[in-house]
Amino acid sequence: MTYEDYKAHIKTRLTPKRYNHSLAVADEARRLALKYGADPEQAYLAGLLHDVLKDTAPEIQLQILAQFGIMLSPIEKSAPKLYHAMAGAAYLKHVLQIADEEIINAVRYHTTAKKGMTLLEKILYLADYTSADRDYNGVEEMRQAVDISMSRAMEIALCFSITELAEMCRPIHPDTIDAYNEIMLQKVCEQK
Ligand code: DGI
Ligand code: FE
Ligand code: FE
Repeated sequence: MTYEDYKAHIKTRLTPKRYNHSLAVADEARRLALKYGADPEQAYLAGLLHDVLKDTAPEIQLQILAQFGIMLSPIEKSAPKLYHAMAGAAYLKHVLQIADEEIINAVRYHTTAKKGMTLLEKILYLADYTSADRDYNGVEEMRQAVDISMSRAMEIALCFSITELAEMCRPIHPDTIDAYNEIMLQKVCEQK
């Protein structure tokens, strides 16, 4: 399938707003890949497809997860916003027949992040925060950070995400906590 085929496919599954977000994340992921020495084509495709199931009903996402034998932890079950990353990754692999496991994993972890992320995984995670369509409070700080240092941008994004979830008294996925602790431990080591 070509990019145009993938675009046509996601267009049928997404609201116009989410479709534009996907194009913007794809552009931003390609830009970051060129800047940080990753594969721009791979990053573009990961960005294009990362939210493919975001506008699909949670019950259908759960069906897709069950169909491909993916078990959810209690925290994962409790947070429907986490479904689209896991179900989306399974959908890319089994329905769209994407063979590139690096793309599948980037999509799988684009919402929670995790410890030991690859360059592509970080690029997609950050592109989702800094794409041209984003306009939350603090987006300018994130855009500046991502152009200076990938690890600094990851730090800000994870602090932001964890703080926001805690303020809303939402459960925080252990992968998110692991990603946060990994970065903070590195910082403590650097300070010594
Ligand atoms: O799909 P997008 O809106 O582009 O962005 P995303 O995939 O990063 O999803 C963001 C949403 O996911 C946001 O509402 C917060 C939620 N989220 C992210 N990490 C966690 C989480 N929700 C819970 N409960 N736990 C997490 O660790
Ligand atoms: Fe998402
Ligand atoms: Fe997104």
